[in-house]
Amino acid sequence: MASAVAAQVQSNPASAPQLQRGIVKMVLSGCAVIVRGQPRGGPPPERQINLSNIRAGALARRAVQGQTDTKDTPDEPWAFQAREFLRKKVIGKEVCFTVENKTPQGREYGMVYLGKDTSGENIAESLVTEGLATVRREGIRGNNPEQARLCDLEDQAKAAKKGLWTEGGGAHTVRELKYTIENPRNFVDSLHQKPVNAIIEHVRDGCIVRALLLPDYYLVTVMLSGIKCPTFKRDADGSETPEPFSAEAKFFTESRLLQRDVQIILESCPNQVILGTILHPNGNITELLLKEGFARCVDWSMAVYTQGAEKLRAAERSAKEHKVRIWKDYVAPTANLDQKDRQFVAKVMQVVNADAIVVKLNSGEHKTIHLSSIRPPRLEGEEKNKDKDKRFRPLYDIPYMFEAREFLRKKLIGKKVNVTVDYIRAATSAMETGGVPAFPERTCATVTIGGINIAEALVSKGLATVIRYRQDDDQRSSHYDELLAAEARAIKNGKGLHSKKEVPIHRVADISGETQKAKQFLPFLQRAGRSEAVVEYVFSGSRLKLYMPKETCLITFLLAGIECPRGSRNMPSGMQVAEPYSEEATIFTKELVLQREVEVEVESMDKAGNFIGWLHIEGVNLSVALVDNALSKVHFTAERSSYYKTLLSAEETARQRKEKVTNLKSQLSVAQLTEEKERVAKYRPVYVTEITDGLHFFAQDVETGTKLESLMESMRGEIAAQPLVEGSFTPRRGDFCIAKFGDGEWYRARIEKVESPAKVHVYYIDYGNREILSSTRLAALSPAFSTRTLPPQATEYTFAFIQVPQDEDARTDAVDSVVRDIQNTQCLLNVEYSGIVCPHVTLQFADSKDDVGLGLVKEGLVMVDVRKEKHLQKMVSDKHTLSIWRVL
Ligand SMILES: *[C@@H]1O[C@H](CO)[C@@H](O)[C@H](O)[C@H]1NC(C)=O
Ligand SMILES: *[C@@H]1O[C@H](CO)[C@@H](O)[C@H](O)[C@H]1NC(C)=O
Ligand SMILES: *[C@@H]1O[C@H](CO)[C@@H](O)[C@H](O)[C@H]1NC(C)=O
Ligand SMILES: CC(=O)N[C@H]1CO[C@H](CO)[C@@H](O)[C@@H]1O
Repeated sequence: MASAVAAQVQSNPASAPQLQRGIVKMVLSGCAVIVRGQPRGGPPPERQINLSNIRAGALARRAVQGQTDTKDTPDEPWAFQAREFLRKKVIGKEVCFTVENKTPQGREYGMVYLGKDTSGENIAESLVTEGLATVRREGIRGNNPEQARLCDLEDQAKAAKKGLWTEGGGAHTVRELKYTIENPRNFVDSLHQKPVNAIIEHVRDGCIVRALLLPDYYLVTVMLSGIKCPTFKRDADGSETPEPFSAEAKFFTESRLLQRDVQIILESCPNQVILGTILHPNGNITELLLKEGFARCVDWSMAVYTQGAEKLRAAERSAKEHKVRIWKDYVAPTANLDQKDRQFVAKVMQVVNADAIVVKLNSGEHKTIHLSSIRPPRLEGEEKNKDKDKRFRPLYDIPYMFEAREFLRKKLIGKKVNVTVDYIRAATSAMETGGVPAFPERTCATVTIGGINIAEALVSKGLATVIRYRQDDDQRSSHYDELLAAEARAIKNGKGLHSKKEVPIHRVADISGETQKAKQFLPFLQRAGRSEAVVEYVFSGSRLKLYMPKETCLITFLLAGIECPRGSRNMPSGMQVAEPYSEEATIFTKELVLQREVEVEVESMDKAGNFIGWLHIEGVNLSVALVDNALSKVHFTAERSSYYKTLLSAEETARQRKEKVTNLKSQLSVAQLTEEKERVAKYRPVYVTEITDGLHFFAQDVETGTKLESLMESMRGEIAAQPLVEGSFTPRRGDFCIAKFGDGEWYRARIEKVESPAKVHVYYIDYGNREILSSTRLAALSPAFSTRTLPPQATEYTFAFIQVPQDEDARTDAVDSVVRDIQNTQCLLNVEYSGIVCPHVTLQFADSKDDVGLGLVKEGLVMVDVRKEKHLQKMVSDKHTLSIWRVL
């Protein structure tokens, strides 16, 4: 490094010493500094300069560890004061210096000035003036004016009895340095995390420093809480191997903190190492190191960070996202998911065990989501053998499993939640896990409802524990620290699994299929009238398993009054095929009642011990609802019940609706057919007449353009022949008319709204533009030129495969660009798919055949809209959004 310095800050062998510049990295003593250059893609070169002609006291030095013949040496009097005087003046500042002399050992002597040139403060002179350094008179030559000045200044300091020249020898200026602390843990605890003033004396690596605590002069080694930087690994032979970016990380910390006045919060002291956070007015180094990719978060020490672990995790996340430095090869666990698959809102349909939920996506699809980083209650040690017992039911028999499931069920069932996928755990095969049951692939996510992280809530109630990971494993919750903190609270407060109390026991009687028991129970349920129940399982549209919390029993329950299509069943006679709509009926019932709290009225039971009755959920009678949705028929036995009339009228509405639906379906299937077919590219020429603020546009077919022209011509001819009587026209909403546009010509239009005779809103049917004008500028449309003769020529379209920006400014930019490019221009148009308002199309410039929408995407004005339709999806590769257009 030293040679590199020479290259950067050349010393000149010629007689007049050359002026050189640098930044003071460190003050070694009252008469020596280390100066560095500017970093250029790595830590910069540095060199030590001892001040010529003066001498300041030596600072205390610690005995070499392990060598008995060396002893601690204390400060020389005024040495620390000299160092401090110099430190405060020059640390981190730009200085210039001359090298006047170089000893054979390579030690360089020179003059140092603050600032860019020798007009700045001469540091040696300042020290001598303050009596903090003496002049080496032995080396002084009388003819050198600078040296003579030093001697004068020293004489003045002597006369004024400054510093070294005060009477009494200055023993009070010698620090009582403490290199070791008897009981560091007590010491740290005694500070109660109050910030302590300190000077950073040495930087070992990016996150380990040696600090001088003030005012008591404890020298302590502090490791930054929460993080770890790449370091210098010491090998067996004593040499050091730097990990990648270790030197850069060290320089990052050094250039900001070395010999700076800081405050330190000493946060913890596990096994001799003191963990702390350094506060500097310019920010906190822990966060900065993470953000710059010089450090990674460390779980165990993150736990003691007092300034908000979430900030640190966020800083690390940002570095990972931008692949800075140590993260240059980082690949996020969800890197291959689309944004919409990474974060979405979905409805909770079912709670599975105590760590997973089934949600219904916008597409209607159901998906199982595991809660990231948590472990549901489970059997430990000897208890594990219990599950070999046939009667073992995990939900009730694993301690706290039921509580956990109920907590999730009550909070989530039927509700919309926010899902943020954290990682996908790959499937494990039984072979890899050595016989342990294999898991299929799992989507693990942080699920929030109303801003509450449900996993955190579960853990804080002691109803789940947090999974521990290897340090470098980022297949974990994006809110991992909060989970750990929640667990620590739960342990401290003895909640749930961490409670010392006896575990709650759920003795649940399973009466399903037990005819004898059911018989005994029947009168009891019949008398009870409406009873509370939770639907635990849906076998089919009309067959359910219920948990009765008051009676703590499980029953099988059949819906009364209806005949529900049967699913496929294994009968003695062979497999019985499912009746039509059985699947739909099951899904209907599941979506409505699974895991919901319901009320049941038990009326009777069948031979197999299944109870039969009515089920109500939020004012809905499930039997009626099934009939109403044409998923069940009314059964004759319903005649006796009080719901018979309701059932019959539901059946009648269903029948009427079905007729409509049948008609609609035949139309739909045609529409679907067109949706399903392969993309057809049949571009036809159009003339773009109008562009709306919402990025829709109106175009005329060029093919029929001549017809419009001749129509207009004869229409205007007629008007010219029989001038119109202005004001004779009464505008009515919805009527066609002709309107006199700004160019003084008449055009066909339709009246959209009449605010007043002076304010009539019209839409020009052949051009797509709109205007508000007075009725005096309107007249009747002669039948000869009506839309029967020629249909409205302007058709509204919008761009396929692009998202219209929500932001108004962004949208305006896109619209402006489109107006510039295609308004009043002939283009080529192909309809890609239908839309609610108008067809979605791709548009090409007539000459270059370049795609207009693609141009917008390339210019960054709009984003690509990925389509759900299979044949359109084929055109979209998630790697490269522009590929839609490559296919087109
Ligand atoms: C230069 O300064 C350093 C630090 O104060 C000191 O240890 C060393 O002895 C000085 N060198 C000479 C030759 O004075
Ligand atoms: C840590 O530094 C960041 C800026 O880097 C600042 O926003 C935050 O308040 C600091 N925290 C403390 C405790 O100083
Ligand atoms: C989902 O998150 C968004 C923003 O983070 C919030 O506005 C919305 O209310 C959340 N929805 C639910 C169901 O929690
Ligand atoms: C008594 C009762 O709850 N009746 C309800 C049965 O369900 C239908 C709709 O499915 C409701 O309209 C009734 O009020």
